[in-house]
Amino acid sequence: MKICVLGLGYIGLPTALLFAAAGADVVGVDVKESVVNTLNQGRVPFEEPGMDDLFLRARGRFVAKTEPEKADVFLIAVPTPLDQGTKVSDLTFVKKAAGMIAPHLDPDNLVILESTVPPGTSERVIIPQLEIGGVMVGEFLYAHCPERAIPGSTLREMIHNSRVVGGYDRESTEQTVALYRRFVEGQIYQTDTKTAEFVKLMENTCRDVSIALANEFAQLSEECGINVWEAIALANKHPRVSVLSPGPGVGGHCIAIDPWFLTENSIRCKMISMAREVNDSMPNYVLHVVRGLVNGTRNATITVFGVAYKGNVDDTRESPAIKFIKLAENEGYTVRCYDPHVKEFHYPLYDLDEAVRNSDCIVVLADHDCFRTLDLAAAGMRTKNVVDTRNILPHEKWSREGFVIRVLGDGAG
Ligand code: SAJ
Repeated sequence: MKICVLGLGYIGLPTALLFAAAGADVVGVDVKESVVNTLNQGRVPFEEPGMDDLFLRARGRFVAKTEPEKADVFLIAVPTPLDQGTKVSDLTFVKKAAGMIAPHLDPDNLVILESTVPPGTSERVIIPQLEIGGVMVGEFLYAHCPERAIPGSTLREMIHNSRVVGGYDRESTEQTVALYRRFVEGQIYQTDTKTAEFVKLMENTCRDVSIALANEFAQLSEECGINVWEAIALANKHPRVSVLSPGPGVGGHCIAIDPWFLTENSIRCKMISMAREVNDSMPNYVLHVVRGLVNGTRNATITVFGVAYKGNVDDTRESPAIKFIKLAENEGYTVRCYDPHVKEFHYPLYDLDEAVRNSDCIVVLADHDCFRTLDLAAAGMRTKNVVDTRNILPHEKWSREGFVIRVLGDGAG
C-alpha cells in the first residue's frame, strides 16, 4: 500500500508518520522546500510530544518530496485559511492540492480530504478538481475524514479518538474506514461527505461558543465584584454544567476560523458570529485590565509571557497575543515578548531576563506549564505588576515578592 499525503503540517505529518509506522509506504508532499529538506535530514520541523520517536519508527517507509506521484491513496491535509476581510473560507490550497493529484489519479485510487471545509465543498470544489485528469468519481473513491486531534496531544488523540468518515459512496466509506483502522483505536462512525464536513465545523463552533460564554462570565464577574474562577469551579459541581475557562481570546488555526465556514452562506445565524466577536474582543479587554494597573506610568513597558495561541505548543497562528501586542503598541506602550516554546514570531522574542528588565507589567497570555512554577524574585522589573489571564501563576509566592496581581475575572477591577 502506497499513500501520498499532501501537506506536512501539524496534521498531515503526524498522520503520514502514523501510516508509515503501521507499515504503509508513505510519500509526504509539501510545497515548502524547507519543510521537505528538514524532514529528509531527519528532523521534525515543529514541537509536538512523541513526534521524534514516531519519526524514528517510520524510518525507511517515509520520504518527503515537493511533488506528488502515483499512489494507491491520496490524502489532503493542507490549510484552509479564512479571508479575514470577507470572513469567507479561502479554498486555494485544497483546490491546488486536488489539482496536483489529478494527473496521477487512476481508477480504484482512494482520495481522502482531512482539511476542514464548508459543507458541500467536496462535491462542489474538490471532486470536480480531481476529475480534471479524466478519471471520474465512482471510478476513483472519495471520502472526507476530518481530524479531531488537539495540538499538544496530537498523536495520542489521533490514535485513541473516535472519527467520522463521510464517503462519496459505500465503497469509499468502507475502504477509508479499513485504512484508518491501521492505527486508529477509537470508534469510526460512517456517514456521507457533506454531513462529515458539517460535523467537524459543529464541533469547533461548539467549543468557540462555550469559550465565549466563559469570557462573558469573566467580564460580568468584574462588574459584580466576584471571582469567576471560584464561581466556575462551583457551577461545574452541577452534574450537567461544564463551563470552560476564560482567557485572552481564541487562537489557533481551527476554532478561531471554523465557525465562519459554517455561517459563510447563511442569512440566519446570529449566535455563532456573536461568540466570535466576544472571543475576538478579549485582547481589548485584557489591555483594559493592564491599563488599570499601569496608568500613570510614563513610557510603560509591558512584557508578554506566552505568544503561542495556547499552552505548551509552539504554534502562534491566530494567537490572541498578536492582536494584544498591536493594540498595546498603538497606545504607546513598549512591548517585549517571552515564550520559551516559540522560535519564530511576528515580533522579536527576548530571553526571560531581558524581557522583564525595567518592565512595568507582565501579561500572561499562554498557559505554558513552565509559568506555573516560575520564580521572579530577582527580576529587574521597574514596577512589579502582573495580569494573569490564565490563572496559572503561583500568586501567593509572587505577592510575597511584592507583585501586584490581577487575574482575569478576579472581580477586583
Ligand atoms: N481556550 C480558552 N478556554 C478554554 C479552552 C481553550 O480560552 O477553556 C482557548 C485556547 O487557549 C486557544 C483556543 O481556545 O487559544 C483553542 O484551543 P483548544 O485547545 O480549545 O483547541 P485547538 O484549536 O488546539 O484544537 C481544536 C480541537 N477542537 C475541539 O476541541 C472541539 C481539536 O479537537 C481539533 O482537532 C482542532 O481544533 C482542529 O484542528 O480542528
